[in-house]
Amino acid sequence: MTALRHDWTRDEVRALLDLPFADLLAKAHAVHREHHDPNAVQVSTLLSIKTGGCPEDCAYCPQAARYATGVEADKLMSLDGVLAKAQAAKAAGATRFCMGAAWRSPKDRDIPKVAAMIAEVKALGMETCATLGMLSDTQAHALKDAGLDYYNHNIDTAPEFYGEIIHTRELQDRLDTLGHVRDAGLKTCCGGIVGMGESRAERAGLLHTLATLPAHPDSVPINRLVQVKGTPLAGTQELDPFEFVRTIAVARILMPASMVRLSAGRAEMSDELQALCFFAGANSIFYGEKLLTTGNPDTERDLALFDRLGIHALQVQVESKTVHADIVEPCAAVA
Ligand code: SAM
Ligand code: DTB
Ligand code: SF4
Repeated sequence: MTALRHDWTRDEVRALLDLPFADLLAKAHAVHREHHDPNAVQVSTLLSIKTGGCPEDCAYCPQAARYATGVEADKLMSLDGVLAKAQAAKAAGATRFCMGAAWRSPKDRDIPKVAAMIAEVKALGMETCATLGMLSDTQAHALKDAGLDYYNHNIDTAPEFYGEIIHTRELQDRLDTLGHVRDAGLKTCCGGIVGMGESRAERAGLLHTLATLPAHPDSVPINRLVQVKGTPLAGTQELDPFEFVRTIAVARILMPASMVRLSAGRAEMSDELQALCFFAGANSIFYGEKLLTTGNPDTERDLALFDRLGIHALQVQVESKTVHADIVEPCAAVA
């Protein structure tokens, strides 16, 4: 079993990204097989529990109040509304439910409301995940006590490119929150976005930062920028799809035991590109017609793709209950 390393150098990461494509994929797939079932993919469904009106200026984000993207600012959803969405996600085969809020950080008065959502979703027998912005140590503990399993907080891009993308908070703020999340005993979900106009060297910087955190994130979402009209990044030159696959492959090699999530951007990807990403080591996806505010492949398309590739959805144990997520069997999409 390849040992986990936390001492990767930036040059080593760059050398992996520079490998001939076939060599890189062979290496990544070998690591993947050593640590994971290559035919199992974990499926999570996202819900935006508080949409739009965010004070931050992340240049990619349709929910930043300062950009005219057509996303209306909404209040925090009701507990019943969230539960209905979680039940539907479970019925469709998702095993984890991830609740996202367009906050810089939650107010202390928001925490009991989100904690109630977490507790009720957990009681359905689903894993829970939240992404609410920066957290204090106390807030992280309160969410853990409510039954939260994962907290998503992305570093988004390389340290040297960060200032091109976000001006309203520092990378160190993100790292501090990740520390609070780890200290509270939550599992970490931390990754980034590619296709924002960064160079290969800067993609190496993103991957190097992730792989040298005090602990590898349990889950590493690799997002391909979803270009939204009205955001500063709309109109950015599209990333070569093979560069995207390279990013997934290197994430797999650097963080062998982590789940690597093929995240935003799938709606614009061909089935063939997604299959390459799974081969390169991606083993989780967001499942359901919507990400937070933008589109995702519909469930029929994903079920058909899983069926064609012989992939099955990963099952999870939630407090001694097995959640059956075998969403491949009922698929009649392929005769
Ligand atoms: N406001 C919280 C935060 O920023 O941590 C939580 C929600 S935020 C929308 C979660 C993540 O979604 C961001 O860190 C970013 O990586 C990703 N994201 C947002 N807009 C995106 C886009 N247009 N394309 C790809 N990923 C995006
Ligand atoms: C992550 O890394 N990607 C997801 C999830 N974590 C929260 C969000 C993607 C958002 C894409 C743009 C939108 O739908 O608003
Ligand atoms: Fe706000 Fe998060 Fe969007 Fe940044 S990514 S503008 S913090 S919702």
